[in-house]
Amino acid sequence: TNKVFIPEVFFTNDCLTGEDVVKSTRVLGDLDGVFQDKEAYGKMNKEQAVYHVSSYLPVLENTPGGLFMGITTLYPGKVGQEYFMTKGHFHSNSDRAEFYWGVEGEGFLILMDERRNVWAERMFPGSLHYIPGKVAHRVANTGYQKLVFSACWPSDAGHDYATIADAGFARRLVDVNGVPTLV
Ligand code: S6P
Ligand code: ZN
Repeated sequence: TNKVFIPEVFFTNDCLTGEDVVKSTRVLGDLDGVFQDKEAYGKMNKEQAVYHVSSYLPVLENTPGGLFMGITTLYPGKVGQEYFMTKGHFHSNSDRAEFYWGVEGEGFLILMDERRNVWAERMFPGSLHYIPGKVAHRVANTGYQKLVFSACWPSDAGHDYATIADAGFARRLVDVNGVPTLV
């Protein structure tokens, strides 16, 4: 049996050979415009890794009825007072839902509906988060160690990054006297 190791998961089924695992890294330079404090961002090393994603894509993108799985490792850090976070996105097929679950470390899942209402759920090892359709999602690492979480989403969900790139989230998770606070 093939055993393929991607960060914290062993695939032991013969169907899951790992050949369909796509790995990507986001460095600070890929996150231009994401953080509020431009001055702090400007002084930081743009080669610094913020997160890695290993995605397991057993069917072609856009296939109806399939599922994708991914593991994200988000490093600890801040840009000014704002925690390192993922870009965040809506799904292109906007009603597609997703599960996230915490594997290692601490942070928050930040959610925003189409009316721009924002709320957050604490992530920790074993936490489970259902992200309904039409809800944008991003994750912030509020701890001092890496935050690892997994995701499972429909293979025809797609990613709409443009809406967030244009308008952002209506609230940001920042360190206010050591307390993660949505502002
Ligand atoms: C995919 C899923 C995750 C994210 C990953 C990075 O639908 O939500 O695998 O892709 O956490 O976040 P982002 O917002 O940069 O894609
Ligand atoms: Zn998603």
